[in-house]
Amino acid sequence: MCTTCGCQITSGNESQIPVEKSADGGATSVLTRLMAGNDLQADHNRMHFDQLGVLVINLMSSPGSGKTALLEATIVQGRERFRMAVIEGDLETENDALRIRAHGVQAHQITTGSACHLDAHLVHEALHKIDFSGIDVLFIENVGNLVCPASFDLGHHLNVILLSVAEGDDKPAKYPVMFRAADVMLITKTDLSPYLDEFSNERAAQNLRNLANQVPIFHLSARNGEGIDVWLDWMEEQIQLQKQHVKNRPSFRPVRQPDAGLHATRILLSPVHPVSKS
Ligand SMILES: Nc1nc2c(ncn2[C@@H]2O[C@H](COP(=O)(O)OP(=O)(O)OP(=O)(O)O)[C@@H](O)[C@H]2O)c(=O)[nH]1
Ligand SMILES: [Zn+2]
Ligand SMILES: [Zn+2]
Ligand SMILES: [Zn+2]
Repeated sequence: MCTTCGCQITSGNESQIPVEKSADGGATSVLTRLMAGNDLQADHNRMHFDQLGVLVINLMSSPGSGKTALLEATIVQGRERFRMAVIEGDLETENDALRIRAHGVQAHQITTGSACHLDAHLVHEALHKIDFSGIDVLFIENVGNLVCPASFDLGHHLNVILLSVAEGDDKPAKYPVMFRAADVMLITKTDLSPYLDEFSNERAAQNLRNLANQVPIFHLSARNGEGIDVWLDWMEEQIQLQKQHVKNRPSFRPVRQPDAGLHATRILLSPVHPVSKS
């Protein structure tokens, strides 16, 4: 995580930064306090989502790997199966929210200015602007960035990480914090595979497995629709699992890993991770 560049500070949490220096006078303890404040806000967000019975998915990837295109394909092909709303995160522009709204789906755009990730405070402001009646799933499209978004709990339930075939199959090895946090990895833009023969599905999978992450890997193209049905089946299953789960107990905070990445909550819930019974 970029603990020195100050990117943990967003317009959502800057009011928490003390004017006076912290006890040890150092930046580290200020940042530690910011992360603790973020975790508390994330718990509050998750309480809202659990009360609403809404599954919340954090979509993360590098810029341009197809997050918004995936959401558009999900709306077009999945609108009979579940109802969704979207929070979009970008440094600037309302473009992605406009693309989603063009399909008749609620979308709230967060513009972070200079911050290269979303945080729980920004998501809290956004969630109170959304009408959740009848909504099954909220997608949060994080800022395109393979580094620090993985360290911020937003109050979500699952992390979905996209890797487009144009980016190279080595990305899980180069950005382990992000890919270790994945609850599912989507290899996107498969319609381009014939032109990008240096991308190996096997190597991409092995690079993920080398991080001790055994989650499902789906291959899909938002352009020609290939594989979207498998993704929609998985989504529908996760929505049902979450609805059953919150009847019994609230969702858990993601586990913080030694490298400061978060392992998303579903490790406690899904049949693909039989770690503990719910
Ligand atoms: N060929 C092909 N192009 C795609 C596919 N999905 C997205 N694209 C293109 O890739 C570019 C980026 O797609 P976006 O959906 O905007 O990507 P994003 O991850 O939302 O980008 P940021 O929000 O900027 O991080 C656009 O020109 C899309 O048309 C796909 O499945 N196949
Ligand atoms: Zn986008
Ligand atoms: Zn950042
Ligand atoms: Zn609230």
